[in-house]
Amino acid sequence: MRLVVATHNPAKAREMAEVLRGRAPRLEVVTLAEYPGAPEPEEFGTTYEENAEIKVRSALAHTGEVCVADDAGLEIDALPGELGPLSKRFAGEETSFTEKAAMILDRMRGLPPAERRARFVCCVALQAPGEEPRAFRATCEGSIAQEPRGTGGFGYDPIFWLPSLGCTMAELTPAQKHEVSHRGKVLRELAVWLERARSNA
Ligand code: ITT
Repeated sequence: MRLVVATHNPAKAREMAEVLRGRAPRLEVVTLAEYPGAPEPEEFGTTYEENAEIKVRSALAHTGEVCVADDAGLEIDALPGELGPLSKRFAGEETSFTEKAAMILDRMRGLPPAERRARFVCCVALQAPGEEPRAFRATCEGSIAQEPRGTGGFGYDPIFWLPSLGCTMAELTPAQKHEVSHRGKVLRELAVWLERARSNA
């Protein structure tokens, strides 16, 4: 079966394709790069699920193939409602992630560890032609680091501290990130579901 990873973020596309190829080797995993002109839909939903569904419907309409789209965000307990599904728009889409991270760290300066709790949330929507989308969700708990560290991953990874590992998400190798991340977890769940659906077909 061919599965199109439907994201316009190349770092996210790499992560999604790596996890899916690792877990479901019989799947032919391709990205939107193979479908020139794929539109980038406006993410007007208010939840991760709604946005993932908007993205997967748009990709299926363009490709005609089974597609999977991902909507993710960072939730910070000390900044309620400011990021979450709006994480990309925090401080404006034109603002770099280095600047967004600096603004978050400034706002949280002096807060003790118990008040720095945060989590990444990832929702993926899977849709086959003629079917309705199906959503999966996973989270990765952590906290906001004191300073940015590491160069791996993307987005908010340099300020996302993993207490059990004693490092930020950006200090992990890609394989280590997949092991613990919101995206790794949810895509492994999706791969299991796909395998079951195939064997029941
Ligand atoms: P697509 O919508 O095309 O998939 P995007 O980058 O716009 O790409 P999202 O809307 O899901 O993806 O992104 C929400 C924000 O959360 C965005 O600013 C990301 O950089 C950030 N983000 C998502 N996953 C992340 C991760 O694993 N690590 C760090 N930041 C992440």
